Amino acid sequence: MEYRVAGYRYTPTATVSQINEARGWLFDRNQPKKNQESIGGLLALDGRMGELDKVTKTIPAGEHLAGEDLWIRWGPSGYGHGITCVGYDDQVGFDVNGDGKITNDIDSNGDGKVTLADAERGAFIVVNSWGKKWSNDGKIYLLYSAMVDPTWERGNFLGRIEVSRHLPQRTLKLKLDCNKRSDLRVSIGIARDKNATKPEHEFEPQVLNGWPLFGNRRNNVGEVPLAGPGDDIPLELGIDLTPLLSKLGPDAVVDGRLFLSFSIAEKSEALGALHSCAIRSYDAKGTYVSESVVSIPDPFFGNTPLTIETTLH
Ligand SMILES: [Ca+2]
Ligand SMILES: [Ca+2]
Repeated sequence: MEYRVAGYRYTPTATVSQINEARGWLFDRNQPKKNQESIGGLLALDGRMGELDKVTKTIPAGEHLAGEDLWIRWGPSGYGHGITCVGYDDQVGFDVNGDGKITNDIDSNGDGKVTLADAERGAFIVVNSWGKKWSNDGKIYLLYSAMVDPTWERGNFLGRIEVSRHLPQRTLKLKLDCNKRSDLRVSIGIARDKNATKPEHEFEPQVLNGWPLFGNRRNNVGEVPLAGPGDDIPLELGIDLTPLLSKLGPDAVVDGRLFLSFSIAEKSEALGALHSCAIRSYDAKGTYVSESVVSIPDPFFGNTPLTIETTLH
């Protein structure tokens, strides 16, 4: 739990300088570090994958990476599909306009101006999730100029997440199942006083509450078991309690009362069970120190919720 998503953004890649920014992100996330190995980032692409045979070219003999496949633009039909940009190669090229040369500095598409759309050399390295047999070892090259393909504007943006380091102090370890994860409802509450009868602050982890962020809860996570379609094994998962505890003030982390509630949505007939529950503690450097097992009176929940109260110590 030391690393978490701090933000997500889409950026257009319509100009040479925007391509350069994306190259820098892939290389070292535009954060060069002297005398240290650079750690590059990844970029997400929304590609159109229909009739790809019309836009997939094989790099000819005599050229850099001859025999590899590359896309010169997006597929002319089909729907969006998530693929990942893992790197780039500025030497990869293809004579898109068939004038016998591979160029970046002339008006190769004949629209009267020289822009990124004219670039015949320089490509992103893209990987797909369709297995190693797809293309060459699951990867393909995508000309930078495809990023301005006007026939598939969703493919003109690159998405990225930014990750920040975070040191948890307390976490909750759960082993949980539910036969309809869209209807699962879990809330976690805390109070400063270890004899409190109700929480002062509560938190409903989105992933255990139908993931309401993007609208209809059922559509977001599916009416399937917690572990996925046809998979009724319990999931072991961790929830960072540190942000919730910090609401009680800086000194409150050592004491207090924890309230857990496992239930289902109204009118649902879903069933679930909590197989194990523990509170884990970490020191100021984020190193694991100890685990305190929380006893579960009756593991099952459904129309009758399962509630647990315990002291934090
Ligand atoms: Ca050419
Ligand atoms: Ca042009």
